[in-house]
Amino acid sequence: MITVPADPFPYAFPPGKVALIVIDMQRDFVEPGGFGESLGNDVSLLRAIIPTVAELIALFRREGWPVIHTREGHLADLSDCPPSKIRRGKPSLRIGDAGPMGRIMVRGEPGNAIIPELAPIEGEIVIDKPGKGAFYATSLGADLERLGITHLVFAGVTTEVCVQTTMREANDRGYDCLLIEDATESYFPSYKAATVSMIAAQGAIVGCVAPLAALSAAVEKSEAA
Ligand code: C5J
Repeated sequence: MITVPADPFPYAFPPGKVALIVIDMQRDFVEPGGFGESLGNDVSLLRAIIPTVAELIALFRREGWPVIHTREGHLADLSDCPPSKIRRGKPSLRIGDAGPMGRIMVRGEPGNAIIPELAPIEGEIVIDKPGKGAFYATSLGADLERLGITHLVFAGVTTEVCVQTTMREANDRGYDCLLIEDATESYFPSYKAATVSMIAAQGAIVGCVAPLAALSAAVEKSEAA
């Protein structure tokens, strides 16, 4: 086992059974000129975590542990998008409308792609998800089962929406979860802070939380032993 100092207690994981899930590091959420910015959000907050997420991905790739990427998006005919989801948001810019980087939240459009800095490499699983949670209406559960994964490490955006939803789904399915706190971000710093603390609250009710440095040091220590 590798043990990472974490909040609220150390997070121990078996190296052969851990995977990284990078949530929705997509152009429309993270890049200037995308959908997120068009809604008035400050994307520089999200862009600040790119180097940390890249370092985390590099660590998993170096160790040969699976890296799984997710993208929130819908089929071109929006048949997988509930009307209630379309109705929400800014009335002038809805899911499926033409946005600054193609149709908003539609698979295959430029804005739906993962940012080039964190692009998946050959062999890595990419989950296209119609919901906030990555388990809902996707192959993620079956993929993790096939890979024999029991422990999940999380990064990505936004902390309080898709990251938290997916962590809760994973927690309910019996996965032991760790959130890398400096590899996740929100457009709203107070929402991130609240989410990070509620995840670890009540004895890790959703999972443990640690910075990337703690995970990296624990992995290095296990290699030196
Ligand atoms: C949102 C996400 N916020 N990836 N998506 O709609 O958190």
